[in-house]
Amino acid sequence: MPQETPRRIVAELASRGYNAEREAVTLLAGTADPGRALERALESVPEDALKLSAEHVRATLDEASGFAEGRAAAGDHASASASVSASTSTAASSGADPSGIDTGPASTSASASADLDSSGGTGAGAGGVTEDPSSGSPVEREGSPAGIDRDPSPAEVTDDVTGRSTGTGEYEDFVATFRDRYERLSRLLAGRINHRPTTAVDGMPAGEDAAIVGMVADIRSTASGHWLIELEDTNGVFPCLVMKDKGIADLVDELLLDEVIAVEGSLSDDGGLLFVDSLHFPDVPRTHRSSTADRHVQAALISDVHCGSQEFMGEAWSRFADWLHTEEAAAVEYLLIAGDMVEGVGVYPNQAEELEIVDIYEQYEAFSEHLKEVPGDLEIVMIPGNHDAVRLAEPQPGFDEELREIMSAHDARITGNPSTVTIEGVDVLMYHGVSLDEVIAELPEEKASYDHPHRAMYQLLKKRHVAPQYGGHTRLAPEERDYLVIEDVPDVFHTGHVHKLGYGKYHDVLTINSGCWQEQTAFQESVNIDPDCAFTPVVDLDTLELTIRDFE
Ligand code: D5M
Ligand code: FE
Ligand code: ZN
Repeated sequence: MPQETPRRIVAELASRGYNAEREAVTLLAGTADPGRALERALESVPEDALKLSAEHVRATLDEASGFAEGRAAAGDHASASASVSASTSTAASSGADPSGIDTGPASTSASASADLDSSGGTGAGAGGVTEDPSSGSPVEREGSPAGIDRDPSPAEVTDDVTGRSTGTGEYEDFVATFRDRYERLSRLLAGRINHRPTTAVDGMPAGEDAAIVGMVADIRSTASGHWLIELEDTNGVFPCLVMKDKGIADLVDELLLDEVIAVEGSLSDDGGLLFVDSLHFPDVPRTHRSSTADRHVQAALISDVHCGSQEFMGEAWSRFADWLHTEEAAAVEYLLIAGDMVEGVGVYPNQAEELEIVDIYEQYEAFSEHLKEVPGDLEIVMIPGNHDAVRLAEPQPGFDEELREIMSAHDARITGNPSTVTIEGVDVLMYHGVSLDEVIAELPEEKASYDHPHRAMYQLLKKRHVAPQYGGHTRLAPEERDYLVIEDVPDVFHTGHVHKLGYGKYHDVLTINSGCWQEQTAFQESVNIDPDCAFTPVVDLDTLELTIRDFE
């Protein structure tokens, strides 16, 4: 119904607070996929714009048309580059052309990715990763400011809920969140298979080949050891059977409830069941090549500072801050902090017994003092975590005015959890990581574990969602948009939360879980969590190589 389209575009824009020029609507309505075109236009619209202009839409359509063949491959990349501003590097906007990327074996070959896969603070780095244990030694303060002149560009933020939350907590809003999740993830899968809505599959003749894209509504093992997966789309639910002797039965182990997958197979004799032959995740295309900066500049990635806890490692923090003042750290222009700035209050039972500072605002004041130790010309980006004083349900908005005021000395960029932050043309997806506990609990040891937290992150990239399963540990807030969908493939994926260091490359995406600045707590001891403390992964933004520094 083509006449419907412009009206729907106008309604969609209005619901997101935008007016539009008539010609902008006509341009969007004339594309093959108006929904996608609209998303693309909105992703890059200037933050203060109230009206979507035809000129802007034209620019985003032009940008996208260079990658027309196959959304599943280069298309992801194209939309990532659409959000990059003019101030960032040319490597980022080269999209499908990997010219800006290190052509050395470290970041291109598959075997190097495997080498890179590592965790913990020990063992020699390989495949683009170097470790420098010597840097942990205390650094003299005097020699510090020695002519270091940093000039970071401001970090650009996309997909941040801050200031845009629509959630009223109503049930209907959850329906909207899940619909948005389904629509955006099914678009990623649609190009790869020839699927039909579940209602259409229902009416198909027995034995016919069929395919479905759906959200995992239920997973059960049958009496004979096969797997019954209920897949739900916007029309209904359809039962799909994975036989235990199929190679893909292994993939069932990786499934989480509420994630969106595609299956292909053939219908049973009565047409009421799909026998699954193949199963697909939205995934990161293997052809994906990450963007890099066009100058030598580095970012330090940390998380889980836990200021206010008796176990906060103030001395190690000072060694880190002092190091940032040295010539060796001259290229470090960005500091990204992925949540849990403070220990918080009332986060876990009996937590109060281990608090050094019991007032949450005083904890932020202490954190702010520690932040003042790092060089004033660093560009700092912070997202909240589950110990911070913002709503617990994800997506979490960035810190409110009162907390920003307390932490204002550094003029940090404060954004929501999760957010994509573009620095020097490199898209960094920052997410605190509460869902990692869930992925690790649900999946087999070899696919995700506390000792290899980055493997749990690979699963999130594969599912293209930072917190797929609803109703467990991870609390979700109902929003009209599912901010937790990983629509555009990031160049770097940064999480924390599990207090373990782990890193590796997944289809060219540099994946890092930073450790923490809090020594083992009594609770962690009781459940055998052995935290990786006071390490700092430092990323070369021009090559995406990684150096791990130890300040313990
Ligand atoms: O989380 C640090 C890690 O420890 C993370 O993997 C959760 C786990 N943790 C810590 N305390 C608890 C309690 N009380 N219950 C369950 N899991 C816990 P952080 O967010 O820093 O506390
Ligand atoms: Fe933490
Ligand atoms: Zn946490």
